Amino acid sequence: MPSEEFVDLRSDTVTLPTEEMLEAIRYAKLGDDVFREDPTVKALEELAAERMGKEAALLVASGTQANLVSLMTNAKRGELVILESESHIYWYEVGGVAAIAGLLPWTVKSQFGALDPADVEAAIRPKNIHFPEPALICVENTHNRHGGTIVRPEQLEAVGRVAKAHGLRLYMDGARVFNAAVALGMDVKEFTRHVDSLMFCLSKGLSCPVGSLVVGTAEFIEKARKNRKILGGGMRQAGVIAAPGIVALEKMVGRLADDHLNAKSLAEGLAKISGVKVDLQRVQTNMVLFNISNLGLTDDQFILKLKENGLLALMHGTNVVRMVTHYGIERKHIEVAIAAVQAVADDANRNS
Ligand code: TLP
Repeated sequence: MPSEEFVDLRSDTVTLPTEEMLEAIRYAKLGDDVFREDPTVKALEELAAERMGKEAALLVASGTQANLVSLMTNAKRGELVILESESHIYWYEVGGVAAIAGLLPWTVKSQFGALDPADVEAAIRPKNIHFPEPALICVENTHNRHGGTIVRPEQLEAVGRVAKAHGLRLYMDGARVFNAAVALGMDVKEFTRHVDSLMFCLSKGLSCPVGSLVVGTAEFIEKARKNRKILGGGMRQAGVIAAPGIVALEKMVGRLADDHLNAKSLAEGLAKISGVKVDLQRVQTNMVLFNISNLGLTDDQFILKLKENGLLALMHGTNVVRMVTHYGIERKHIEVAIAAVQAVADDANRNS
Protein backbone atom coordinates (compact mmCIF):
# COMPACT_ATOMS: atom_id res chain seq x y z
CA MET A 1 0.00 0.00 0.00
CA PRO A 2 1.26 3.52 -0.77
CA SER A 3 1.07 4.80 2.81
CA GLU A 4 2.00 2.93 5.96
CA GLU A 5 0.29 5.53 8.07
CA PHE A 6 -3.14 5.62 6.41
CA VAL A 7 -5.54 3.25 4.73
CA ASP A 8 -5.88 5.10 1.45
CA LEU A 9 -9.24 4.60 -0.25
CA ARG A 10 -9.26 7.90 -2.16
CA SER A 11 -8.81 6.21 -5.53
CA ASP A 12 -7.34 3.20 -7.30
CA THR A 13 -4.95 5.72 -8.86
CA VAL A 14 -2.86 5.68 -5.65
CA THR A 15 -1.60 2.15 -6.30
CA LEU A 16 2.15 1.62 -6.52
CA PRO A 17 3.82 -0.68 -9.08
CA THR A 18 4.45 -4.30 -8.15
CA GLU A 19 7.99 -5.68 -7.78
CA GLU A 20 7.53 -7.45 -11.11
CA MET A 21 6.64 -4.14 -12.77
CA LEU A 22 9.75 -2.49 -11.35
CA GLU A 23 11.86 -5.38 -12.65
CA ALA A 24 10.22 -5.06 -16.07
CA ILE A 25 11.04 -1.35 -16.16
CA ARG A 26 14.66 -2.07 -15.23
CA TYR A 27 15.17 -4.50 -18.10
CA ALA A 28 12.86 -2.99 -20.75
CA LYS A 29 14.27 -2.67 -24.28
CA LEU A 30 13.98 0.99 -25.20
CA GLY A 31 14.02 3.24 -28.27
CA ASP A 32 12.58 6.54 -29.45
CA ASP A 33 8.84 6.05 -29.72
CA VAL A 34 8.23 9.19 -31.82
CA PHE A 35 10.39 7.38 -34.42
CA ARG A 36 8.37 4.25 -33.59
CA GLU A 37 11.51 2.55 -32.39
CA ASP A 38 10.56 1.52 -28.87
CA PRO A 39 10.01 -2.26 -28.98
CA THR A 40 8.38 -2.36 -25.55
CA VAL A 41 5.80 0.27 -26.49
CA LYS A 42 5.07 -1.63 -29.69
CA ALA A 43 4.64 -4.87 -27.75
CA LEU A 44 2.23 -3.23 -25.29
CA GLU A 45 0.21 -1.59 -28.06
CA GLU A 46 -0.08 -4.90 -29.91
CA LEU A 47 -1.10 -6.72 -26.75
CA ALA A 48 -3.69 -4.04 -25.87
CA ALA A 49 -5.21 -4.15 -29.36
CA GLU A 50 -5.37 -7.93 -29.24
CA ARG A 51 -6.99 -7.99 -25.76
CA MET A 52 -9.58 -5.45 -26.88
CA GLY A 53 -10.28 -7.18 -30.20
CA LYS A 54 -9.35 -4.12 -32.28
CA GLU A 55 -6.72 -3.45 -34.94
CA ALA A 56 -4.41 -1.05 -33.15
CA ALA A 57 -3.65 0.82 -29.94
CA LEU A 58 -1.73 3.90 -28.82
CA LEU A 59 -0.02 4.48 -25.48
CA VAL A 60 -0.78 7.91 -24.00
CA ALA A 61 0.14 9.64 -20.77
CA SER A 62 -3.17 9.58 -18.91
CA GLY A 63 -6.86 8.85 -19.08
CA THR A 64 -7.58 12.52 -19.63
CA GLN A 65 -5.15 12.64 -22.55
CA ALA A 66 -6.67 9.44 -23.95
CA ASN A 67 -10.16 10.95 -23.89
CA LEU A 68 -8.98 14.21 -25.42
CA VAL A 69 -7.03 12.50 -28.22
CA SER A 70 -10.07 10.29 -28.88
CA LEU A 71 -12.51 13.22 -28.98
CA MET A 72 -10.23 15.08 -31.41
CA THR A 73 -9.85 12.00 -33.58
CA ASN A 74 -13.55 11.10 -33.60
CA ALA A 75 -15.01 14.53 -34.35
CA LYS A 76 -14.18 17.83 -36.01
CA ARG A 77 -14.22 21.20 -34.26
CA GLY A 78 -17.75 22.62 -34.09
CA GLU A 79 -19.41 19.20 -34.12
CA LEU A 80 -21.62 17.87 -31.34
CA VAL A 81 -20.75 15.09 -28.91
CA ILE A 82 -23.37 13.31 -26.79
CA LEU A 83 -22.13 12.64 -23.26
CA GLU A 84 -23.76 11.07 -20.22
CA SER A 85 -24.44 14.00 -17.89
CA GLU A 86 -22.27 12.64 -15.04
CA SER A 87 -19.45 11.53 -17.30
CA HIS A 88 -15.80 12.06 -16.41
CA ILE A 89 -15.20 13.86 -19.71
CA TYR A 90 -17.89 16.39 -18.83
CA TRP A 91 -17.06 16.80 -15.13
CA TYR A 92 -13.39 16.30 -14.53
CA GLU A 93 -11.33 17.00 -17.62
CA VAL A 94 -11.05 20.75 -17.33
CA GLY A 95 -13.49 21.27 -20.19
CA GLY A 96 -10.92 20.01 -22.72
CA VAL A 97 -13.82 18.70 -24.81
CA ALA A 98 -14.73 22.33 -25.55
CA ALA A 99 -11.50 24.21 -24.86
CA ILE A 100 -9.20 22.00 -26.93
CA ALA A 101 -11.29 19.56 -29.00
CA GLY A 102 -13.71 22.41 -29.87
CA LEU A 103 -16.82 20.22 -29.55
CA LEU A 104 -20.26 21.08 -28.22
CA PRO A 105 -21.05 18.70 -25.34
CA TRP A 106 -24.72 17.67 -25.28
CA THR A 107 -25.55 15.81 -22.10
CA VAL A 108 -28.08 13.04 -21.54
CA LYS A 109 -29.07 11.88 -18.05
CA SER A 110 -29.10 8.28 -16.92
CA GLN A 111 -29.90 6.47 -13.70
CA PHE A 112 -26.92 4.18 -13.31
CA GLY A 113 -24.60 5.40 -16.06
CA ALA A 114 -26.06 3.42 -18.96
CA LEU A 115 -27.62 5.71 -21.55
CA ASP A 116 -31.18 4.88 -22.54
CA PRO A 117 -31.15 4.47 -26.35
CA ALA A 118 -34.47 6.38 -26.60
CA ASP A 119 -32.88 9.37 -24.79
CA VAL A 120 -29.87 9.22 -27.11
CA GLU A 121 -32.17 9.07 -30.11
CA ALA A 122 -34.04 12.13 -28.82
CA ALA A 123 -30.77 14.04 -28.36
CA ILE A 124 -29.78 13.57 -32.01
CA ARG A 125 -31.36 16.54 -33.66
CA PRO A 126 -32.37 16.51 -37.31
CA LYS A 127 -30.29 18.16 -40.00
CA ASN A 128 -30.99 21.87 -39.81
CA ILE A 129 -29.09 25.05 -40.70
CA HIS A 130 -29.14 26.08 -37.00
CA PHE A 131 -27.73 22.90 -35.49
CA PRO A 132 -24.18 21.64 -35.18
CA GLU A 133 -23.49 18.29 -36.85
CA PRO A 134 -23.67 15.44 -34.33
CA ALA A 135 -20.59 13.24 -34.68
CA LEU A 136 -20.04 11.13 -31.62
CA ILE A 137 -21.64 9.38 -28.65
CA CYS A 138 -19.51 8.64 -25.56
CA VAL A 139 -20.19 6.05 -22.90
CA GLU A 140 -18.24 5.40 -19.70
CA ASN A 141 -17.52 1.96 -18.26
CA THR A 142 -17.45 1.47 -15.37
CA HIS A 143 -19.20 4.71 -14.59
CA ASN A 144 -17.24 6.70 -12.04
CA ARG A 145 -19.72 9.29 -10.76
CA HIS A 146 -22.49 6.70 -10.60
CA GLY A 147 -20.30 4.66 -8.24
CA GLY A 148 -18.37 2.26 -10.45
CA THR A 149 -21.54 0.95 -12.08
CA ILE A 150 -21.36 -1.40 -15.05
CA VAL A 151 -22.72 -0.61 -18.49
CA ARG A 152 -23.60 -4.09 -19.70
CA PRO A 153 -22.76 -5.35 -23.22
CA GLU A 154 -26.42 -5.39 -24.27
CA GLN A 155 -26.78 -1.76 -23.15
CA LEU A 156 -23.74 -0.81 -25.23
CA GLU A 157 -25.17 -2.71 -28.16
CA ALA A 158 -28.46 -0.82 -27.92
CA VAL A 159 -26.71 2.57 -27.96
CA GLY A 160 -24.47 1.30 -30.77
CA ARG A 161 -27.58 0.59 -32.86
CA VAL A 162 -28.72 4.20 -32.46
CA ALA A 163 -25.24 5.45 -33.33
CA LYS A 164 -25.14 3.35 -36.49
CA ALA A 165 -28.65 4.33 -37.57
CA HIS A 166 -27.60 7.99 -37.48
CA GLY A 167 -24.07 7.58 -38.81
CA LEU A 168 -22.46 8.57 -35.49
CA ARG A 169 -19.42 7.00 -33.88
CA LEU A 170 -19.52 5.31 -30.48
CA TYR A 171 -16.59 5.78 -28.10
CA MET A 172 -16.09 4.27 -24.65
CA ASP A 173 -14.16 5.87 -21.81
CA GLY A 174 -13.24 2.44 -20.51
CA ALA A 175 -10.86 3.68 -17.84
CA ARG A 176 -12.08 0.75 -15.69
CA VAL A 177 -13.57 -1.51 -18.35
CA PHE A 178 -11.63 -4.50 -16.99
CA ASN A 179 -13.47 -4.03 -13.69
CA ALA A 180 -16.75 -4.37 -15.59
CA ALA A 181 -15.54 -7.47 -17.44
CA VAL A 182 -14.19 -9.18 -14.32
CA ALA A 183 -17.30 -8.34 -12.29
CA LEU A 184 -19.56 -9.98 -14.90
CA GLY A 185 -17.12 -12.84 -15.55
CA MET A 186 -16.92 -11.92 -19.24
CA ASP A 187 -14.16 -11.39 -21.76
CA VAL A 188 -13.56 -7.67 -22.15
CA LYS A 189 -14.23 -8.07 -25.89
CA GLU A 190 -17.91 -8.58 -25.05
CA PHE A 191 -17.89 -4.89 -24.17
CA THR A 192 -15.44 -3.51 -26.72
CA ARG A 193 -17.04 -5.11 -29.77
CA HIS A 194 -19.97 -2.70 -29.54
CA VAL A 195 -17.87 0.47 -29.72
CA ASP A 196 -15.79 1.90 -32.55
CA SER A 197 -12.99 3.08 -30.28
CA LEU A 198 -12.18 3.20 -26.60
CA MET A 199 -9.57 3.93 -24.02
CA PHE A 200 -8.58 2.06 -20.88
CA CYS A 201 -6.24 3.02 -18.06
CA LEU A 202 -3.20 1.14 -16.83
CA SER A 203 -2.80 3.46 -13.87
CA LYS A 204 -5.99 2.62 -11.94
CA GLY A 205 -6.95 -0.86 -10.78
CA LEU A 206 -4.20 -2.38 -12.92
CA SER A 207 -1.65 -0.64 -10.64
CA CYS A 208 0.74 0.85 -13.17
CA PRO A 209 2.46 4.10 -12.28
CA VAL A 210 1.33 5.85 -15.47
CA GLY A 211 -0.36 5.32 -18.82
CA SER A 212 -3.55 4.67 -20.75
CA LEU A 213 -4.27 3.15 -24.15
CA VAL A 214 -6.46 4.41 -26.96
CA VAL A 215 -7.75 1.51 -29.06
CA GLY A 216 -9.53 1.32 -32.42
CA THR A 217 -9.02 0.71 -36.13
CA ALA A 218 -5.52 1.11 -37.59
CA GLU A 219 -6.70 4.22 -39.45
CA PHE A 220 -8.17 5.77 -36.30
CA ILE A 221 -4.97 5.11 -34.34
CA GLU A 222 -2.85 6.71 -37.09
CA LYS A 223 -4.88 9.91 -36.73
CA ALA A 224 -4.83 9.62 -32.94
CA ARG A 225 -1.01 9.40 -33.02
CA LYS A 226 -0.89 12.77 -34.75
CA ASN A 227 -3.35 14.27 -32.27
CA ARG A 228 -1.28 12.92 -29.38
CA LYS A 229 1.71 14.72 -30.91
CA ILE A 230 -0.09 18.07 -31.20
CA LEU A 231 -0.94 17.78 -27.50
CA GLY A 232 2.73 17.31 -26.68
CA GLY A 233 2.14 13.65 -25.91
CA GLY A 234 4.76 12.13 -28.21
CA MET A 235 7.00 10.28 -25.76
CA ARG A 236 10.54 9.08 -26.35
CA GLN A 237 11.83 6.03 -24.41
CA ALA A 238 8.27 5.33 -23.32
CA GLY A 239 9.10 1.64 -22.89
CA VAL A 240 9.66 2.47 -19.21
CA ILE A 241 5.92 3.17 -19.06
CA ALA A 242 4.93 0.33 -21.39
CA ALA A 243 6.90 -2.40 -19.57
CA PRO A 244 4.73 -2.38 -16.42
CA GLY A 245 1.68 -2.12 -18.71
CA ILE A 246 2.52 -5.50 -20.19
CA VAL A 247 2.84 -6.98 -16.71
CA ALA A 248 -0.51 -5.39 -15.81
CA LEU A 249 -2.35 -6.91 -18.77
CA GLU A 250 -0.81 -10.31 -18.14
CA LYS A 251 -0.98 -10.46 -14.34
CA MET A 252 -3.23 -7.82 -12.79
CA VAL A 253 -6.63 -8.22 -14.45
CA GLY A 254 -7.96 -11.31 -12.65
CA ARG A 255 -7.19 -9.95 -9.20
CA LEU A 256 -9.68 -7.07 -9.68
CA ALA A 257 -12.21 -9.59 -8.34
CA ASP A 258 -10.58 -9.19 -4.90
CA ASP A 259 -11.17 -5.43 -5.05
CA HIS A 260 -14.82 -6.05 -5.85
CA LEU A 261 -15.23 -8.43 -2.90
CA ASN A 262 -13.54 -5.92 -0.61
CA ALA A 263 -15.80 -3.11 -1.85
CA LYS A 264 -18.84 -5.26 -1.16
CA SER A 265 -17.71 -6.04 2.41
CA LEU A 266 -16.92 -2.38 2.96
CA ALA A 267 -20.37 -1.32 1.70
CA GLU A 268 -22.13 -3.91 3.84
CA GLY A 269 -20.17 -2.82 6.90
CA LEU A 270 -20.84 0.86 6.30
CA ALA A 271 -24.55 0.23 5.70
CA LYS A 272 -24.87 -0.95 9.34
CA ILE A 273 -23.57 2.35 10.73
CA SER A 274 -26.20 4.73 12.06
CA GLY A 275 -26.29 7.97 10.06
CA VAL A 276 -24.56 6.48 7.01
CA LYS A 277 -26.59 5.64 3.90
CA VAL A 278 -25.14 3.32 1.27
CA ASP A 279 -26.89 2.65 -2.02
CA LEU A 280 -25.92 -1.01 -2.27
CA GLN A 281 -27.34 -1.28 -5.80
CA ARG A 282 -24.48 0.89 -7.01
CA VAL A 283 -21.76 -1.24 -5.45
CA GLN A 284 -21.00 -3.32 -8.53
CA THR A 285 -17.21 -3.10 -8.78
CA ASN A 286 -14.50 -1.40 -6.67
CA MET A 287 -16.25 1.78 -5.53
CA VAL A 288 -18.48 2.59 -2.59
CA LEU A 289 -20.48 5.83 -2.39
CA PHE A 290 -22.25 6.77 0.81
CA ASN A 291 -24.27 9.69 2.09
CA ILE A 292 -23.45 11.36 5.40
CA SER A 293 -26.15 14.07 5.49
CA ASN A 294 -27.61 12.63 8.73
CA LEU A 295 -24.36 13.00 10.66
CA GLY A 296 -24.49 16.78 11.00
CA LEU A 297 -20.87 17.22 9.86
CA THR A 298 -19.63 19.29 6.96
CA ASP A 299 -17.88 17.42 4.19
CA ASP A 300 -14.51 18.84 5.22
CA GLN A 301 -15.06 17.94 8.88
CA PHE A 302 -15.97 14.37 7.95
CA ILE A 303 -12.90 13.87 5.75
CA LEU A 304 -10.63 15.40 8.41
CA LYS A 305 -12.07 13.20 11.16
CA LEU A 306 -11.60 10.11 9.00
CA LYS A 307 -7.99 11.13 8.52
CA GLU A 308 -7.53 11.46 12.28
CA ASN A 309 -8.75 7.86 12.42
CA GLY A 310 -6.20 6.70 9.86
CA LEU A 311 -8.44 6.63 6.79
CA LEU A 312 -8.25 8.65 3.55
CA ALA A 313 -11.33 9.12 1.37
CA LEU A 314 -12.62 11.70 -1.11
CA MET A 315 -15.83 13.68 -1.28
CA HIS A 316 -17.80 12.83 -4.40
CA GLY A 317 -20.39 15.58 -4.11
CA THR A 318 -22.14 17.38 -1.26
CA ASN A 319 -22.58 14.87 1.58
CA VAL A 320 -21.46 11.99 -0.62
CA VAL A 321 -18.19 10.21 0.17
CA ARG A 322 -16.34 7.89 -2.22
CA MET A 323 -14.10 5.01 -1.22
CA VAL A 324 -12.26 2.88 -3.79
CA THR A 325 -10.65 -0.51 -3.20
CA HIS A 326 -7.49 -1.48 -5.05
CA TYR A 327 -4.26 -3.50 -5.08
CA GLY A 328 -2.69 -3.29 -1.63
CA ILE A 329 -6.03 -3.05 0.17
CA GLU A 330 -6.80 -6.25 1.98
CA ARG A 331 -9.51 -7.55 4.28
CA LYS A 332 -7.78 -6.09 7.37
CA HIS A 333 -7.80 -2.61 5.79
CA ILE A 334 -11.53 -2.89 5.15
CA GLU A 335 -12.02 -3.59 8.84
CA VAL A 336 -9.91 -0.53 9.72
CA ALA A 337 -11.99 1.56 7.31
CA ILE A 338 -15.33 0.42 8.74
CA ALA A 339 -14.08 1.02 12.29
CA ALA A 340 -12.88 4.52 11.36
CA VAL A 341 -16.25 5.51 9.88
CA GLN A 342 -17.99 3.93 12.89
CA ALA A 343 -15.85 6.00 15.29
CA VAL A 344 -16.53 9.27 13.42
CA ALA A 345 -20.26 8.50 13.15
CA ASP A 346 -20.54 7.51 16.86
CA ASP A 347 -18.90 10.76 17.83
CA ALA A 348 -21.15 12.80 15.51
CA ASN A 349 -24.30 10.96 16.67
CA ARG A 350 -23.37 11.58 20.36
CA ASN A 351 -22.99 15.32 19.69
CA SER A 352 -26.17 15.72 17.65
N1 TLP B 1 -10.64 9.49 -12.40
C1 TLP B 1 -10.01 9.89 -11.16
C2 TLP B 1 -10.32 11.36 -10.85
O1 TLP B 1 -10.08 12.16 -11.94
C3 TLP B 1 -11.72 11.59 -10.41
C4 TLP B 1 -10.46 8.99 -10.05
O2 TLP B 1 -9.82 9.04 -8.99
O3 TLP B 1 -11.43 8.23 -10.23
N2 TLP B 1 -12.10 8.44 -17.09
C5 TLP B 1 -12.56 7.99 -15.91
C6 TLP B 1 -13.83 7.21 -15.87
C7 TLP B 1 -11.84 8.25 -14.73
O4 TLP B 1 -12.33 7.82 -13.57
C8 TLP B 1 -10.63 8.97 -14.80
C9 TLP B 1 -9.85 9.30 -13.55
C10 TLP B 1 -10.19 9.41 -16.05
C11 TLP B 1 -10.97 9.13 -17.19
C12 TLP B 1 -8.95 10.23 -16.23
O5 TLP B 1 -7.80 9.50 -15.95
P1 TLP B 1 -6.42 10.23 -15.52
O6 TLP B 1 -6.57 10.56 -14.07
O7 TLP B 1 -5.40 9.19 -15.81
O8 TLP B 1 -6.28 11.43 -16.37
